[in-house]
Amino acid sequence: MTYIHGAMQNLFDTDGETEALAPGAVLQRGRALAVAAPLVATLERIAAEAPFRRMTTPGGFEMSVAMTNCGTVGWVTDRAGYRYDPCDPVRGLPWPPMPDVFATLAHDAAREAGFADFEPDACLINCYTPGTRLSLHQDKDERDFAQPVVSVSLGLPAVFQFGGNKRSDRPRRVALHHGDVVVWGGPARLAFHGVLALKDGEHPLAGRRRFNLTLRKAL
Ligand code: MD3
Ligand code: FE
Repeated sequence: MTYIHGAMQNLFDTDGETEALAPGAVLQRGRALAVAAPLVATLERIAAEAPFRRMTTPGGFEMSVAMTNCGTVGWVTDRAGYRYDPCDPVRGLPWPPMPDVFATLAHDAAREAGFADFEPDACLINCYTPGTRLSLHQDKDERDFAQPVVSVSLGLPAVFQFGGNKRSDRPRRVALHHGDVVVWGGPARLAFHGVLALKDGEHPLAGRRRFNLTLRKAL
């Protein structure tokens, strides 16, 4: 452990369930398992209202991952650029509200990783089907990089890759499984990261899909 956010870090480092992936990146294996069924049911309800859609990058490419959002603002991309928008452009309506089960999990996981008082106002929900991938990128559309991002993996497993703060830093690979939570803060907050093409499989709660929640404080 080379980067210490607070007293909790040391405590959770020794419990065998928490692993420092990199300075500032804390993997909490199985942290969301106790609420996985309500998380999946809730995200399905959100997607029934604000459907998953494949967005277009500013360069004109259709993303492989299908996305939707909940919260005060949602992350969107189109020919005009990347941004957080209070309005779902597909429906011309606000995004569904942030459910308590999302906000509470993110708040508690962030606290355990050393980030007090994390109150997410945006949750990007990614849906992967077999073959779906997410190329290396940074998350930098949020206002305050002192705020962490909390990611929650649900459904089929994926190989996640993350590097340093430069695209040229060679990425490391780590498998993320159903129920895993990662808190990305401090020096890891602007790390390049992505997801390799999803392998086919069947998951009891998610079928042939992987979901990823990323909870953010965008504003
Ligand atoms: C590192 N999602 O939505 S989660 C994304 O599995 C995104 O769907 C991936 O990258 C997914 O932007 C990866 C892990 C993750 C999420 C956010 C990060 C890693 C991060 C923000 C900063 C640094
Ligand atoms: Fe990302």
